[in-house]
Amino acid sequence: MWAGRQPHPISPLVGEMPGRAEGGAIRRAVALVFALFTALLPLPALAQNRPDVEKQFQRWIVGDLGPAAKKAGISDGTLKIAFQGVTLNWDLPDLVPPGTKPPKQQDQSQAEFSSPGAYFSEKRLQGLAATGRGLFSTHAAVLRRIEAAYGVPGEIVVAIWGRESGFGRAKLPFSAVQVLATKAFMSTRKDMFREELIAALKMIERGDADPATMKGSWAGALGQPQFMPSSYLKYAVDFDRDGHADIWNSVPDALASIAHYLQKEGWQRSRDWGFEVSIPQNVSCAQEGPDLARPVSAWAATGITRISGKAFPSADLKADGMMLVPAGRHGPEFIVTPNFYVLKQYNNSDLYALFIGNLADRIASGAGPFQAPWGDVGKMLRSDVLAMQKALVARGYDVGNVDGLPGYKTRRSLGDWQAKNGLAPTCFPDPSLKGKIR
Ligand SMILES: [Ca+2]
Repeated sequence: MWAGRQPHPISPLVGEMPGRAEGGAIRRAVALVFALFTALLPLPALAQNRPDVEKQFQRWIVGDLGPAAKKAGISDGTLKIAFQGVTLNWDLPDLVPPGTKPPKQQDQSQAEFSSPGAYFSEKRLQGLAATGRGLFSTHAAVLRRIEAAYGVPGEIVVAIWGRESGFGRAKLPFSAVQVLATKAFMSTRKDMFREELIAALKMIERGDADPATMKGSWAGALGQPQFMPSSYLKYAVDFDRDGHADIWNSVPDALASIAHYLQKEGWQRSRDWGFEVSIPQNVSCAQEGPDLARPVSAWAATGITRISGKAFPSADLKADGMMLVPAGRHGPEFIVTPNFYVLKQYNNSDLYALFIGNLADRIASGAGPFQAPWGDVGKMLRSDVLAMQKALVARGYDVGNVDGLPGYKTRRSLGDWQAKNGLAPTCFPDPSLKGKIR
């Protein structure tokens, strides 16, 4: 059915084998072994020329993606319209064209591992907060209706809107189908992008968007909330009731879709995201993580207080909170609520969730930066952190992913190790510990 499948390079040789003289057969057998050998040998990667790869891409659309899309309920007509004139986008990052190898993981381990403080650009936060406050009052009525419907406060929704797309002002120049198809065909994360491409085709099939106006980022994230297509299918809502969940052009749809996402991921109504706190020196920093949740009142009983001097809200006192010290003892300290982990569902990073929480506080109540400074944690490479993680694992500690990034399990295991070895726990890797944990 599909003419594009590549012939196996040695099949003609095998076909010639029967009925020939012995000498010729031996020569051919040697040639066969040689052919097999060269076929299996990891030859230096030869990038194929672009016109050839483009042809392979077109054959892949028809012969590989097409049947999978059909299975998912996509009609031939939709497939045809979606891929009309679509060619590969060679300018995208993380591409692995046929005949080339993915970039080595090793290079990443040599990357400098920077202080969490670098994430919180005061200039950027002030800019987003100022614009956000203006838009919060412009859209106050719709934000109130959104909070009533989904339980998510307007300032959280506006903060995500600002961070994701500059309140819908960011340019989204890429064709989502082209980006997703290029990455599904040749990138480091083909499988994930293939699923997202099929989800995008479903959106076209349902009439949610048409290929020409379905614009996204270089990573395939769509519209003002920057949803991947699978998130659009799950969470996008038509809040202005014009018949389409239009996250590109309708502010009410974009904002309500963000709130709906958080609600579906478990946002708890009437609870904060978290609080910057001060942890007394005699309370261990090695108590982080969602698996060590305790009522906020229990944390308060240990002497932990809000750094603002205000009391914890009574709704939060009775309910669970978790310690969070993203830079260990070298930076701001927090008691967060389960809503913090809901923010991480939007973008799986502690620092992202803290950024949104802080920006929301600035929009709602004119708050400023976190009060405790982000301290200097020295220069470290990811490979240094990796070595510490391996040493801790060898001693029976759970560090989570052994990836050179100090997540909460690494931080608290480090704090426990420090305490056990007579050191004041800092719960964060620093150069002075490099030689000590082996
Ligand atoms: Ca709409």
